[in-house]
Amino acid sequence: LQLEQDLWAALPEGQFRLVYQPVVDLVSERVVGFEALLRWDHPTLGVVLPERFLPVAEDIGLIAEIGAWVLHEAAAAAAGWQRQHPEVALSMAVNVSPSQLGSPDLIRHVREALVDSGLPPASLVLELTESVLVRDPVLAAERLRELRALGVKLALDDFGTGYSSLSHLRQFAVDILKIDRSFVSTIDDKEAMPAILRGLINLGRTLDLEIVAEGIEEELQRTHLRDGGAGLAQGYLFAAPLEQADAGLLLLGQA
Ligand code: G
Ligand code: G
Ligand code: MN
Ligand code: NA
Repeated sequence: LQLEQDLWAALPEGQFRLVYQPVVDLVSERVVGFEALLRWDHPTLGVVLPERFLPVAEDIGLIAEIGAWVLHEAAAAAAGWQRQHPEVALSMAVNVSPSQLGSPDLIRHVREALVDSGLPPASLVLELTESVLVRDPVLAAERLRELRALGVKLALDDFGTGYSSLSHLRQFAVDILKIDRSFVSTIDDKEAMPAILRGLINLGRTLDLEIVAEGIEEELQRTHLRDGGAGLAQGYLFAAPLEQADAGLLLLGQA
């Protein structure tokens, strides 16, 4: 209940911030984008993570407003980095929660974030989980069409962990598969790539989707995923989520 009370003050008091986890090209090893992750600097509790407060925000009807702030903040950061580094095509991924996708405000918030920041639509990635899609498949399909019409890219997050993943791929057109880190962590053998992980990567490639392997922590995982054709990756081996200034420095360092 206290968390609920405090959440109402968080936006007006400027207590939210975004951290940015680099997305790395497994072949060139260069940073080609970021995933924005929300943090709440609570005045007495310290840093509160999204898994704790986003469900509360959903309950009290604050999620659309917080989501709009995240979209604007992330798009502005990406547009700034893109202007400083015109030689690379940077992408910015933002997580979208189920009720956000359900709200008609989402389309307007995305459009406004793009216009206000000047970020090219194709540089913005919206990450959806499969649970978003099963809740109301008809509405979800319509929303996805509207979002694609804006020119943004869509990613299926935590891929492989939801149920009936394969029918979702047929039903909902997305551009990117983010393979859940629980599959990446099954890599434990120098010689062989685990069969299901190899299958997920091949599935994505067959469907002509971009693939992001999540949660890479070890060198062996990096080489297997690179050689298996995963394309892109995120994980502590490369970088944890970074403060905005540190993400900017990382880009400067590879210029
Ligand atoms: O770093 P990490 O603890 O941030 O992320 C935990 C979970 O919270 C992830 O599943 C991530 O998708 C989700 N998450 C992080 N930031 C946001 C956000 O801005 N909006 C939504 N809807 N989910 C987020
Ligand atoms: O559900 P989603 O994929 O949006 O969540 C991203 C979450 O994964 C964030 O909490 C982020 O901090 C975490 N994360 C990012 N890289 C790694 C990693 O290499 N290992 C682990 N265990 N978690 C990671
Ligand atoms: Mn995500
Ligand atoms: Na994920």
